[in-house]
Amino acid sequence: MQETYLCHKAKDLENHTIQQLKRLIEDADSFCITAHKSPDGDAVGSSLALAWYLKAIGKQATVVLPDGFADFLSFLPGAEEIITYEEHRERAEEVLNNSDLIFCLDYNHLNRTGAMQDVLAKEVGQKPFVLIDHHQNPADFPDVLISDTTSCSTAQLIYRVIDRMGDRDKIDQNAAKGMYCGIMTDSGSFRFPAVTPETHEIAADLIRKGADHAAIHRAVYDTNLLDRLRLVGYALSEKLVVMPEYHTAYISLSADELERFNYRPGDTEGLVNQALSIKGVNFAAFIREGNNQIKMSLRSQGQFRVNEIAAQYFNGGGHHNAAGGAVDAKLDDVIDTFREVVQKHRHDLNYEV
Ligand SMILES: [Mn+2]
Repeated sequence: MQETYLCHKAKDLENHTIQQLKRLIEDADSFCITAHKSPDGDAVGSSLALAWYLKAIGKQATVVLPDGFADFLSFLPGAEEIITYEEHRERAEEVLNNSDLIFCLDYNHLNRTGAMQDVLAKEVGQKPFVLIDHHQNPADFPDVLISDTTSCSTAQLIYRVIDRMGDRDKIDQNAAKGMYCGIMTDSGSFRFPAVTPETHEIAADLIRKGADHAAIHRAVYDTNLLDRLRLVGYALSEKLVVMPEYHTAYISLSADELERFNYRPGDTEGLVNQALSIKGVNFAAFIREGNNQIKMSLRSQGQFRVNEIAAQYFNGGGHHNAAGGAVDAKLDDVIDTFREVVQKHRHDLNYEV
């Protein structure tokens, strides 16, 4: 029964998939929209945008996320109504239980929802699941799978899906803000290679629909707290290690160091890109000590595939140039492993972009 759609070009969004999704939406009244843990601008923006669209066509929609999101995303309309599983477990389970259909946005496997995955897994087979995502190798549990690994963001896919359902005029200002935020944050402010002319066309339409691009940029990028700026300054001046012979740079932060700067989720976002921005660096990592795990963010420019590195060594995955992982180990051991991995792959890293 599963409809699989793996497209490589925008125009390939297949009609039968869209028609099936349309029927499923028509047949349901209440929707639960979920996204991955540590939700970023694309996860939160896509989820809220889809919720606003569903409300605009007369449906009920609730966004349930595994855990909290960075404060700079709280400007998004509807953000205050998001239920996090971490804080409101019972309420979250109730919504998942009572909804007619569950959306999975911006993730490819249920295990990307952390502690929420068991509750979600229980609902598989009980009600339809629709997965819309741009990460590689999506799981096969959804009833409708819309996966486009060439899309710069899930938010862009949400726009295209709504457009293909003939409902572009149902995208209101609130939905437009969510989509713009998702596209902007996941595309590095429209600079990553995955950005296409279509991305700009969609962004233009979202601005027309009332997404104030200047205000969204300001809300996301220009609302630093002093602690965060000092943490970034410390990380760059004291903790950035460059391995020039391997075209690699990395930053690591221990729990104590994070504590010193009153770390809050999202504070270290983008740090790995600073390391990658160094001239001659093709591969960058940010290694952070979390509650009981070491979190890895990996980035590359050019041919080096960080998703393979993440999968092979750090219990993770992601995209060609952007991936992540999480390891149960001591910070120093993970750093040692990372340095060994870099040395092992030195030939793969030796190129000019
Ligand atoms: Mn995304």
